Amino acid sequence: MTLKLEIDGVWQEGREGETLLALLQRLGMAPPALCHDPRLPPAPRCRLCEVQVAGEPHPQPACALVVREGLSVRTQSADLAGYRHQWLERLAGHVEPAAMQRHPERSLHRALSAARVAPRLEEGGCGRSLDSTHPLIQVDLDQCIACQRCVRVCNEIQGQGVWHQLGRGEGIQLLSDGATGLGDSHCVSCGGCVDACPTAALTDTSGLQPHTAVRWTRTVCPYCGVGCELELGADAQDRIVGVRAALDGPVNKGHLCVKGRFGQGYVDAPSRVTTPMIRRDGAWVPCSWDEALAYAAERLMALKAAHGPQALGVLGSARATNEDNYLAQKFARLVLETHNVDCCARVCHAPTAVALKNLLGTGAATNSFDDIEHSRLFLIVGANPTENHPVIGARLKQQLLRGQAQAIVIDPRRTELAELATLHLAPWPGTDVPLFNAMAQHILASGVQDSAFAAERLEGWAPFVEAVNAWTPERAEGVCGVPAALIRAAAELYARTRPAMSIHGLGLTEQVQGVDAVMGLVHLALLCGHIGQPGSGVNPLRGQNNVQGSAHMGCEPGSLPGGQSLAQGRATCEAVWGQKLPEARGLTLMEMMDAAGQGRFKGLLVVGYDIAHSLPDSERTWAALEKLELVVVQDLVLTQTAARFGHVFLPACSAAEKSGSFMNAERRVQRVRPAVSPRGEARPDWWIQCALAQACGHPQGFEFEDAAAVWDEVRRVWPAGAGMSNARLDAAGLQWPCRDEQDPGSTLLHRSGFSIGPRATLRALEFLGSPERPDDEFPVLLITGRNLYQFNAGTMSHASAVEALRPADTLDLAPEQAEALGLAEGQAVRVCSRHGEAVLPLRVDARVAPGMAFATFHDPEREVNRLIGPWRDAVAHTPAYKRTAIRIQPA
Ligand SMILES: Nc1nc2c(c(=O)[nH]1)N[C@H]1C(S)=C(S)[C@@H](COP(=O)(O)OP(=O)(O)OC[C@H]3O[C@@H](n4cnc5c(=O)[nH]c(N)nc54)[C@H](O)[C@@H]3O)O[C@H]1N2
Ligand SMILES: Nc1nc2c(c(=O)[nH]1)N[C@H]1C(S)=C(S)[C@@H](COP(=O)(O)OP(=O)(O)OC[C@H]3O[C@@H](n4cnc5c(=O)[nH]c(N)nc54)[C@H](O)[C@@H]3O)O[C@H]1N2
Ligand code: SF4
Ligand code: SF4
Ligand SMILES: [Mo]
Repeated sequence: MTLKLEIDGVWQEGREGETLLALLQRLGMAPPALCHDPRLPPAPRCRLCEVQVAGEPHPQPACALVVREGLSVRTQSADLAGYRHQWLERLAGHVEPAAMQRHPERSLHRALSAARVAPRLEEGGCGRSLDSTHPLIQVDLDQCIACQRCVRVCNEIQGQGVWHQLGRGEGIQLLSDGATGLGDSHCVSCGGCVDACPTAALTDTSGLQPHTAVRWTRTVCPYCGVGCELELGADAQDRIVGVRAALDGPVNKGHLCVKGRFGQGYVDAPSRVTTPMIRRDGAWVPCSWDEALAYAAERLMALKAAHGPQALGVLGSARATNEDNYLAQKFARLVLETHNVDCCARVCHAPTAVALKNLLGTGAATNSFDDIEHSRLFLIVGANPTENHPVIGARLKQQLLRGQAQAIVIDPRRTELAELATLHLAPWPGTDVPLFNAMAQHILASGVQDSAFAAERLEGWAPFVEAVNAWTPERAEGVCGVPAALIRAAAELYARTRPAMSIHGLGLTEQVQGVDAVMGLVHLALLCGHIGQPGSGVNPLRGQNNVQGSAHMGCEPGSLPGGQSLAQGRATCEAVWGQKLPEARGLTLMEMMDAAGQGRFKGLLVVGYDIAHSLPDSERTWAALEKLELVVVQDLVLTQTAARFGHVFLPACSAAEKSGSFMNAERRVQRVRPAVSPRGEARPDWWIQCALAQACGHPQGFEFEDAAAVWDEVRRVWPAGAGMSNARLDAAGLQWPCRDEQDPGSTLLHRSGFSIGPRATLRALEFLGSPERPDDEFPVLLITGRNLYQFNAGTMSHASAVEALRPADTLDLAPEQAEALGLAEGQAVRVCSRHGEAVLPLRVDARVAPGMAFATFHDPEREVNRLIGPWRDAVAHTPAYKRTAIRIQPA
């Protein structure tokens, strides 16, 4: 709805509900506004944006004035100009001339320049409050004008509460909550406060120089599956010099986490390799694209001729675009003629996809991130969102801090959200199946299920009831270590609160019984009717930026693009691709490794995935990779896989250098756009797959002009994605299913009935204990996972400014356990399992329970995966990274 109002004597059109400041900004005639933050409700302090409103005795701040029909305002007058000038003169006392030159883009600095008011703070201020304790953020409180934007952003968006304010009026002072400064405060380095600061009080020392940007490009963060939209600024030399959050990003709404904000330096890091290379006599030799492609193609075709298609395989990249992955699987199926194609979803959320597909019909999140603000209860299981999906973590945290929702956290560790939760259940790792059975048992026994939903939409009762009845909370307590009363309380709270959504992660899936554990969680949602409504559902937090997409584009042996089974999608794919698909069943990544170890598997094309580093049971992985006759690696850097086992290296463009799309955890396809040109000889993965297919003598089906043409073909083979045209995606992301161009997309699945049919069938789940049993020799259970500052194999986060914040993997132990072992913080400890050993610095962490330990796996030098055994989920083949019996001793 639009409405008419008079501004400085001219009629203008405003939008219902917008503030006058927003309208003036749109019209390019806004007065300076220093305290206003578009992400937060107005709280006028600086009053620089005041205007005169007809009929009002005093000037009104435009940031807090909502436009209305017939409003008449003056933004310019002698009085207003004089008032603003005086204010700016006063504020100029807080601005250092050199800082104004270094940060001309800050809103106070722009206002001073526009008003020709000279900055007056003496060089170096009075030296009172310069705080350089944080590696990436400098604090100079002499330049603070007490606008409070940092305080509010940190409290109301991030939820960290780092900034405190002392005094009042002119004497106001800000302090971070650190003992010595921001560096040891509760800051999680999201950069939100720096972004909001209108002066040079908070500045970015990571090397970004946003004012030198000559163009800004909107794209998607290349790290995690949250899918934050951001703008990358590039300077005249084509370097990335600025990062800012997209204010209307559908998930992040103007926010970013530390990796999105400070982690883009990997694009031009020294580790980047941008020339094709062939290994000759043990050494990497740079070569032309033609040579590298011809060599790789000749070797692949020779292996195919000698050993047959089943001896070859392809790994797609959960970091590359949908278009890249679509062509990676097409290369496997049409050129190599095998379904041996997989991706990193295998080691991650494959159990989630299988469980959701089997029970409900669609292997993806049922709801959307915007449901967070509609939900009254979050059941958070085996996920640590404030570190691993931080922008979602912040949204969850805000709801808890505001008392809008409660949480139940099920995690062996006392995570940040567990601290804020109403209930925290800390099971032994790998025991969620009996825990969920016991919760289901209690829900039915106490009659708190949603009987109407159950009667209408569920079947398979008899075997299910029998199986759960075998698990009283008391029996589960014996296995899980969670008190029976707590199990009962959690079951009742989840059943009784609506809407309630579950959010889960790898704590459930990376187990010997990952599929069953996710099914157990889905059962709880079904029993309580928490499916098909806003604010409810089962919502896996997917891992990498495009892991949802790479699997969904068909980088899985058993599925074709669109997550269609081979049976479902075969006819369409064969028609569009003009070629018969192979008949033989494809191998999963883990089966490919087994076959390689046995000498049955000979050649692997690895697109953006560092398996040598990240697969479990490293010694066995390395032995298998060693046996391969050909390893072609397509990546940004010489990964461990390439450096140790590669024969050909094909340099790929990073997300910042190419077009295409990513798919986030809520089924949203979002446009990726190039912010800078390809580095060196690097090429987009889709281009490399086409060139390699041609070099293999198979140009048919690999002749594409650009990524958009690839996407158009994806839509032809994927009926539920057909409505997501390039033009629509360019305007805004869309969530599938989206069947035609009129379809607005789907924020919510299984509203009435399920994609599998009108009724879901409950399953009886038997508990299968892990072979990783603690004993006298290996008494502690190790959980591996990640931390906020580093990302997976570290090729990107270690190669950016984020590295400075937390460099190494650590072994985290409870204080009492460290003390009992006589170990001190920082000390090097030797960790031994039944499979291997690793040396790590000790970190004392009260979040870890005695009897357990936690380690991250980011550092290639630590090789934490040597510790992990060969165990995996029987159906999804996902490795059991989350439970390993270990012994700890001083190194
Ligand atoms: N900063 C950062 N963010 C990331 C990544 C990163 O490397 N760094 N990686 C991305 C990727 S690839 C992924 S897949 C996601 C993973 O994101 P998450 O799923 O959040 O990852 P993890 O830290 O591996 O494990 C989550 C939690 O499971 C708990 N857990 C362990 N065992 C059990 C168990 O038996 N039962 C239960 N209930 N809980 C258990 C652990 O204590 C841990 O807190 O993060 C993504 N985001
Ligand atoms: N012990 C232990 N091990 C684990 C886990 C655990 O919890 N514990 N978690 C597992 C999980 S969930 C995951 S997802 C894996 C992750 O393990 P990896 O997939 O090995 O880790 P990433 O760092 O995501 O690496 C992906 C690669 O993609 C490259 N890359 C980035 N963008 C592009 C691009 O556009 N094109 C190409 N061609 N390459 C690109 C990067 O340089 C990097 O080498 O680790 C698993 N390993
Ligand atoms: S960087 Fe983020 S967490 Fe740190 S003080 Fe600023 S707003 Fe708070
Ligand atoms: S939450 Fe994920 S997508 Fe968003 S900025 Fe952080 S790493 Fe990037
Ligand atoms: Mo992952």
